[in-house]
Amino acid sequence: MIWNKVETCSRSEMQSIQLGRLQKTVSYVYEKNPVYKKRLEAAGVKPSDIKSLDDIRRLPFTVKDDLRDNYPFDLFTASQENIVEYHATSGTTGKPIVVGYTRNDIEIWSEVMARALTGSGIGKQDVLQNIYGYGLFTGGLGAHYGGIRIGASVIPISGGNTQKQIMLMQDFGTTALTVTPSFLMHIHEIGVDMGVDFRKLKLRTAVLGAEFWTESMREKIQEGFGLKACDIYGLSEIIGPGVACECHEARNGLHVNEDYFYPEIIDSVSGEVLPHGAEGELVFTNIANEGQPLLRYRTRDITSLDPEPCICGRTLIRMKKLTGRTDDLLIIRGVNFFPSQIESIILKRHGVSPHYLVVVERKGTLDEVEIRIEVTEEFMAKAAADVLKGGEHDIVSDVIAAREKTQNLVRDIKDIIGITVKVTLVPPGTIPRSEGKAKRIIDNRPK
Ligand code: DLL
Repeated sequence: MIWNKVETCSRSEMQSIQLGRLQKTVSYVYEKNPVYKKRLEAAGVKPSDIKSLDDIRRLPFTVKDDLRDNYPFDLFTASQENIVEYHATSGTTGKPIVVGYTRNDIEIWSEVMARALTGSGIGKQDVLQNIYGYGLFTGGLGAHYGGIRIGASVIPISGGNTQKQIMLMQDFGTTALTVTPSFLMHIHEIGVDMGVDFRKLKLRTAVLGAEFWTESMREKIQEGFGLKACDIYGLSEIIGPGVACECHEARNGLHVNEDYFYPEIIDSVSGEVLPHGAEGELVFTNIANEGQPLLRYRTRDITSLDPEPCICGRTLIRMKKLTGRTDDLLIIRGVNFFPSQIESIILKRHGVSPHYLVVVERKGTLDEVEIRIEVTEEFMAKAAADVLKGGEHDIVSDVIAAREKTQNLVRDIKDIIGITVKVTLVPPGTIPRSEGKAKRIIDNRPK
C-alpha cells in the first residue's frame, strides 16, 4: 500500500516540486530570520540566485553548533504564537537542541509518518503499541501522529515498563510495534524469562529506528517475535521520525520523503557534493517546514543515495541503511571503525548475545579497546549446572569453550576490522539496558 501518490511521481515532477519549495523556503528564511539573512549575505547568495536545484550548493551548511549557538529560538522563523509544539534532543553535554513546529509542520510530520507506517505494512486494522518515548524526544509523538492519521488503534504506552509492555501485547492483541531495536530485544529477554512465547502472539510488524541496528539483529528480532521488521530513520532537527522509512516489500534502502526533506551526500572533509551511490555524510534541507527550516543541515550520518525506482512502486530516492555517524567513528591506532561493525561480527557467533559495550582507554600513548559481551543464558546455564554437578571434566570443557569464543571473536575482529582488541565475556544481564537508545561506547580517553 502507498499512502500518497506523490511517493510514485516521476523524477521530473519531484524535481519541480522540490525547486518550487526550495525557492520559497530560501526567501522565507531570508525575510523572517536575521541570523539566516546574515549567513546568506555572508555567503554572497540572495533568494533570487536559486534558479535550479543545483544552486542549493551555493547555500552555506548548517551544523549542530549553529543550533546550540542560537539556543533556544534564534533560528526559528515562526513567531511563538504560531508554534504549537516544542521538542528537544537530550544532548549528552550542554544545552539541548530545540525544535519548534507550527500547525502546518505537525501536518507534514503526520503525513510522512503515515507514509512510513503504511509503507511498513501497517493500516487501520492494526493495534499499534507505540513504545517510543513520549515527551521531548520526537519518537513517541511522531509515531503517534502517524498512527492516528492512518487509523490504527494506537496504544500510547511510551518506553519503559517492560512487563506491562508484554502484558498489553498479550491482552490488547497488539499487531504492530514502534520501538527502538535495543529495547525490543530487552523486552524479548524479559519475556522469555517469564515464559512468554512471543511467536504465539498476534505481532506482525515492527518499525524500528532511532539507533543503529544490523541485519543480523533484524533476523534475531524477526525470529524471536515472529514478525517483519522495517527500518525507520529521522532526526529531531529535520522533523523527527519519518524522514525516511523502508517499505515492507523490498526492505532495500529507506525511501526519503524528499518532497519535504531534500537530501544530499557530501564528502565530510571537503564539503563537496558526491554523486549518487557514493558513501558520505547525509545533508538535509527542509523545503516545507515553517517553524525552523534548516538549510543544508549536516546530520553526521553516513550513507549513500539511490534514485532507482523500487519494486514497491515508490520512486522516492532511497538512502542505504546507516553504517555509522561521523562522530561515532572510533579511530584506534589509525584504524577507523564504527561500533556497528563490531555488532555484525558478534551476532554471527553462537553463545554470545547482542548486548555489548565498547570501552576505549588510553594506556600511556596507546589506545586500547575492550569489548564486553554477554554470553547467552544457555551457555551460562550449562556452565552453572556443570559446576553444581562438580564434574571436573565438564567444567574444564566449559572454560575451554569460553576461551575459544573469546579467541574467535578477537580473531574475527582482527581479520575484519584490522585491530587487536581485548574481549571480555560477562554474565547475561550485566550490561546496562536502555529503555530508549542504547549506549554502546564508553570512551575514557582524555579529550
Ligand atoms: O532518533 C528520531 C527517531 C525516532 C527516528 C524514532 C526513528 C524512530 P534524534 O533523537 O534527534 O531523533 O536522533 C537522530 O539518531 O541522526 C541517527 O544518528 C540516529 N538514527 C535515527 N534513526 C536511525 C536509524 C530520532 N534507523 C539520530 N538507524 C540520527 C540508525 C538512526 N540510526
